[in-house]
Amino acid sequence: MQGASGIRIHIIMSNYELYQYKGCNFISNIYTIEHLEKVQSFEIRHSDVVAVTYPKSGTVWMQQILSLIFCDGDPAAIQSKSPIERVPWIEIPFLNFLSNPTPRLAVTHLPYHLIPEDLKKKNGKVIYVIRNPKDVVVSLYHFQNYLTILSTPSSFEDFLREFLEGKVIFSSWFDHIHEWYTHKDEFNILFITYEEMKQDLRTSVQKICDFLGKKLDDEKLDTVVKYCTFTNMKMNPVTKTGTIENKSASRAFFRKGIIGDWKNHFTVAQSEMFDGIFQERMKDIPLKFIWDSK
Ligand code: PPS
Repeated sequence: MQGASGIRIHIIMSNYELYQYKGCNFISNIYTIEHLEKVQSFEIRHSDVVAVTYPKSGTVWMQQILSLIFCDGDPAAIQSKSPIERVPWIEIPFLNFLSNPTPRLAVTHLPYHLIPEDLKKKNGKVIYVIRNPKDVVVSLYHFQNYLTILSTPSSFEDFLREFLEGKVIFSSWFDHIHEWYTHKDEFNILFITYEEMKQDLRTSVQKICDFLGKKLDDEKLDTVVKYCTFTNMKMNPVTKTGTIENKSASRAFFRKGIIGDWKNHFTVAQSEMFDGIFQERMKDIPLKFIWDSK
C-alpha cells in the first residue's frame, strides 16, 4: 500500500476484524492503535481544514469540494490524484496528512474523544457533515455488501439492529453526533448536512467558502459545483475508481447519491422503531434532519 503522490492506493484484504479502541470500532488491518494514539497529539495548524463525518455521510463528496475550493476550481488539480491523496484520512497510518503542503486538508471519521487535542484549541477549521441516519444505515449496508474487507450482512434487518447497537465500523451514529455536537463550542466548526448539499449544492459550496474565508467568483464557484455533482464524480475516472477492493463489479461506491433511499429498504415497523430510538437519543440535539427529497 502506498500513499505517495500519483500512486493509486489499492487495498486488498481478507483477514479483517473489528476491534475496539477507546470505545470505537476500527478495522484491524487498516487502523493501528499506535497511529490512533499519535493522532491525538498531532500538531494542527491554523490553516488546516478537517472534515468530520460518520461513515457514509458524504466524506468523499467533501474531499472533492474542499480540494476544488482550494485550487480555485481548477479541474486539473483533481484529475491526477484521487480524493484520498488530496484530502487524506488522518486516522489511516499510511496517508501522510502531516507532510502535506499548507493548507492541509483532511477528513476523519473519528469520534470527538479521539481527534487531535490541538483541534479543540480552535486551531484549524472543522466541517462536520451530517446525513440522516436512515440513509446512512442503508448506504453502510450496501457498502458492507460491496467492500471485500467488510463482512457481508446476513439481511438488512440484522444489519439495522447492529447499526442501532453500534456494532459497526466507527460504532454508534448516535454517539458520534452527540459527542461532536455537545462539544461544538470547543471548535471552529461548521455543521452542514448531506441533504442541504444535495438540494442546493451551489449555496452549500458558498456557505463552505464563507466559513473558510475563501472567495471564489461566480465562474469558479460554478466549476466547483460542476465537478462535485454525483453524476460527474461517478463518471470521473479518478473518483470513480474505488480505492478499496470490492466484492462485485456490479456494485459501486457511487451507488445512488439520493435523499430518502431508506424508504426502499425500511419496513413501516422498522421505520417506526427507528423513529422512537431517534427521538429518545436525539432529544437534546436541536439539529434539523431532512428525511426525503420533497
Ligand atoms: S465513506 O465510505 O464513509 O467514505 O463514504 P462517504 O463518502 O461518506 O459516503 C458515501 C455516500 O455518499 C454518496 N455520494 C454522493 N451523493 C451525492 N452527491 C455526490 N457528489 C456524492 N458523492 C458521494 C455515495 O453515493 C454514498 O451514498 P449512497 O446512498 O450509498 O449512494
